[in-house]
Amino acid sequence: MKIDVLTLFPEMFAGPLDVSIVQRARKTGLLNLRVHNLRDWTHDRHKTVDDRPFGGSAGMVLKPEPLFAAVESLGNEQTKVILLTPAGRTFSQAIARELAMDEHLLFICGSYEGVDERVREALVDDELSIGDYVLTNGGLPAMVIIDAVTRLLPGALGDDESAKDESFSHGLLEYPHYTRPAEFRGMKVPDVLLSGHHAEIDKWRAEQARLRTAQQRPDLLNDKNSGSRDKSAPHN
Ligand code: 4GY
Repeated sequence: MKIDVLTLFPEMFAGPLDVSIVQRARKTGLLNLRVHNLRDWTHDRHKTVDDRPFGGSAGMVLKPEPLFAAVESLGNEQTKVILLTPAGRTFSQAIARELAMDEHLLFICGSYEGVDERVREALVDDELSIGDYVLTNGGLPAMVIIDAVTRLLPGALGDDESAKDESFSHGLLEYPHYTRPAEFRGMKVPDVLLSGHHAEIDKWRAEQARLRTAQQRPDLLNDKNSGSRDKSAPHN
């Protein structure tokens, strides 16, 4: 998968995408990630990317010309152009799975008060939000989405990191995990996990996942968007 990012702050992207699973995906060629400074598509001496809003008000708006030039130079018909904004649909594991099937993503990271409306109308295929709060720019949301999508690319996870039976893949929270020691400061690992009875262990884990979800995230039990499990289908 190829991912291009347009931002005014490319320095932000050094760090989070240079470690762990994303770093490995980049090194093995699974992910071709390029972070671009929007100012590279300006032509004036001051590399102007923003201007005052027509109609007045505080703050600045990203000008259309650099964004159109950048998207036209980086993208083609296959490219999915995504604007990061609190006004977008809320990012989820289901959307991560959708994006992981695309060949080419191009993220536009908004800054200041936002982008000229003509960018949205003519360039943007999808608008995504990572949650109902306002950040200073779209860099962190882009990194969050790139991280979540990259680990879903076939081959990105090693055998020990399998993505198939974790939280959200079945629409429930994960069951509790334990490792050695079997007793720590008087706190014991549940006997069933030490029993070696795999059917019993599976049953216990399924029950714990349900209990934990009901207690901590009851909203997920009726959420048809967060998991892959088809909750309208009969369970049998
Ligand atoms: N939340 N999800 C978000 C954000 C910053 C002003 C528009 C978010 O995606 N993006 O808060 N972005 C704002 C800053 C211009 C983008």
